[in-house]
Amino acid sequence: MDDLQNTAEKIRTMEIRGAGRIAVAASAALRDHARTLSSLSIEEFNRRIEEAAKTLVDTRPTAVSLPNAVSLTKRHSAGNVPDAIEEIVKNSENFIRNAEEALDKIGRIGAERIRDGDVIMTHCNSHAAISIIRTAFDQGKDISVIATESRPRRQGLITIRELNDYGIPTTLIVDSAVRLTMKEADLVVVGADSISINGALINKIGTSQLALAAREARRNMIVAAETYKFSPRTLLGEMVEIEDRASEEVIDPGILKELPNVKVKNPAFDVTPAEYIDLIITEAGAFPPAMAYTIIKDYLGLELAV
Ligand code: RUB
Repeated sequence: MDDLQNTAEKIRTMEIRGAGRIAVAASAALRDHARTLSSLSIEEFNRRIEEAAKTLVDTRPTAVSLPNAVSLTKRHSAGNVPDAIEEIVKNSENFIRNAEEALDKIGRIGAERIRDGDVIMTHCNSHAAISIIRTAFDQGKDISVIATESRPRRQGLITIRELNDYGIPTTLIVDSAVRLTMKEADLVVVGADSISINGALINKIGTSQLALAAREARRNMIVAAETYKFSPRTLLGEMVEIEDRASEEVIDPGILKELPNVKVKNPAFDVTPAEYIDLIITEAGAFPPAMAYTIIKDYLGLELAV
């Protein structure tokens, strides 16, 4: 298996996971792949880059960070292969540097919203959300976190380990304890796989129940999202596809075999409507969800939609 196929496989099997990390890994894989194609004609080079881009994008359907990263990396205007490789390498270096800087900026901007003494509920494992929590903690704020387990893949266990290592007091809850526990939280901070043109958030399954419970308890629902998590394609009316994953993640296949009348549904993400979101923290500032169009237009470029 070559390096590109290897990265694609790691994304497909979720060894590399989380919208930000998928995007960075795909951009790096495309950059390295481009370097291996130096002996080709420009036509063949372009064809192989398109093929590689498709291999990466087809690994997981929901996080728009993946096609955005691949599109921003692969575009070049060169008429020969060495120049095309140089452009692609530069694109990738820019993308990866910006992605890293974005996480720091989101941390700083988001931490402004966290007060001393706050209890923050989070879901799944989001580097952008954790950047906010960690920055607030580093500023000396006395905060603690309630982290959901995030069935079925239990990414919450990654979150509690990371928070523990930073020394942040953390309580783990099962997903079904979200509503009961919301009254103990002061606000919710989650990440994003995609944000659509109408400001809806697509994130790990169960995010929308945090949003519902937060609304009911009058707690703020804050989304931490780099601008490359906004979906230009939704501008053309395209819906964000919700990934359906294997039943094995939910129930032992042996048990399922004994239950001929039972099937399993395992959607990996859900949609939280814009009305349930108070603020989206990006590296460019804090925006209400109604500003999604402007973010796509000003920070991503409308040409990514086509
Ligand atoms: C991960 C998930 C995360 C977002 C944001 O889903 O839903 O909340 O991707 O993460 P999965 P980040 O584990 O299925 O990839 O802020 O790290 O990009």
